[in-house]
Amino acid sequence: MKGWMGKSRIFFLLSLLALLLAGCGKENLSALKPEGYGAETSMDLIILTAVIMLFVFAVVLLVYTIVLVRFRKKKGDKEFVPKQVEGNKTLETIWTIIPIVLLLIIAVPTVIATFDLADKSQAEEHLNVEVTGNQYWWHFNYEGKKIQTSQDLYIPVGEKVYLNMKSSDVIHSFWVPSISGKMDVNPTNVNTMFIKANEEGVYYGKCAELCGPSHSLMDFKVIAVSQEEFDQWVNDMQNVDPKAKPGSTVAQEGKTLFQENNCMGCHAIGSSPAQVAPNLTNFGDRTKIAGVLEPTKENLVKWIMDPESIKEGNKMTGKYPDVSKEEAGKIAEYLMQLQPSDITPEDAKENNK
Ligand code: HEC
Ligand SMILES: [Cu+2]
Repeated sequence: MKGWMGKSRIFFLLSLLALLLAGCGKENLSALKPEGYGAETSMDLIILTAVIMLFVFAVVLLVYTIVLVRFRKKKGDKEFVPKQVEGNKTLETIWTIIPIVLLLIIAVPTVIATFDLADKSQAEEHLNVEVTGNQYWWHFNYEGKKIQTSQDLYIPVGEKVYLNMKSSDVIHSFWVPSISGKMDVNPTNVNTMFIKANEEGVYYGKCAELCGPSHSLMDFKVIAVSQEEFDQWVNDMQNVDPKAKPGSTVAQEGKTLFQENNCMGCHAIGSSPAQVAPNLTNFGDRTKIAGVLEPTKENLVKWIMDPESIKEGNKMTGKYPDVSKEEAGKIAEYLMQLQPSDITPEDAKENNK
């Protein structure tokens, strides 16, 4: 009875775990649902390796079962030690060669894929984006285009985009599971990789290297839009006038408060190359606030008043005077109307399956 209870408890725990893990698979955040070049290449290798491993497993299990059934001591058999054999050259050769062949079948495509994914020879013909990882946000500088932005990386669909990545502080890792593999983002050197999305969509990105208390909140998005939409986005971003007057009076007051409360000391609006804090040029179009919060005014006020309660150890906390809820509301009003382009994540989402 006790044994049965133990088993059912394990079964219960496993089913609970299965349920929990089932919740982990977010839309567009799975390496097992590849939507881009690197992820597809990885998936092919995963399948190849898994098939070979399953084959080995099946063969071993088969031999094991045969031996177990065929050679076990039967009722009435006498106790005896079987004849001891060793040094069968043919057998030894066979079971040395088979694993070598299997490993070669895995190794050759893996090495080819590794070189293919690391190939930078076409970088100059394609869009290059300088990516900077920071505790706990991402900065994107579109090389030669005078566009600086953060958190949301817009790319043209079906095109290779080369990412030249470095870190401003500790080691991070850039990972958009459904599009591409991971790449370390180091403070000491630039690592380059390319990404290519097969279909328009908003893809979730994660920092994949423990980098501090808010590491798990270092989220970003890759937004793949059509080439025409991308061109328009580039054009709109290039024509932003940081001095433009906001439409409403509340937003205008917000702008003044934004300047008076030291926010401008860190945050740039426009193509200024400053990178100490997220560039807010198109903040009103962000998919998330600070990478993690739904983009509502309420959440933004909460962030401005107490970022520490949302992202522990972030580099904004305590670096500006306290603002009242009313002031934060006005600043939020200002920031949320920073929408320089008609091309937004919605354009990509519409095309999501
Ligand atoms: C010391 C520099 C600094 C100052 C001053 C500062 N911030 Fe920040 N801010 C940051 C950093 C760094 C982040 C990124 C935090 C993170 O995600 O870890 C950030 C994030 C944000 C974000 C989210 C951006 C995004 O792309 O999602 C908003 C909005 C914001 N700050 C508004 C403000 C406002 C308003 C003020 C002034 C009241 C201000 N900040 C003052 C450094 C600063
Ligand atoms: Cu990180």
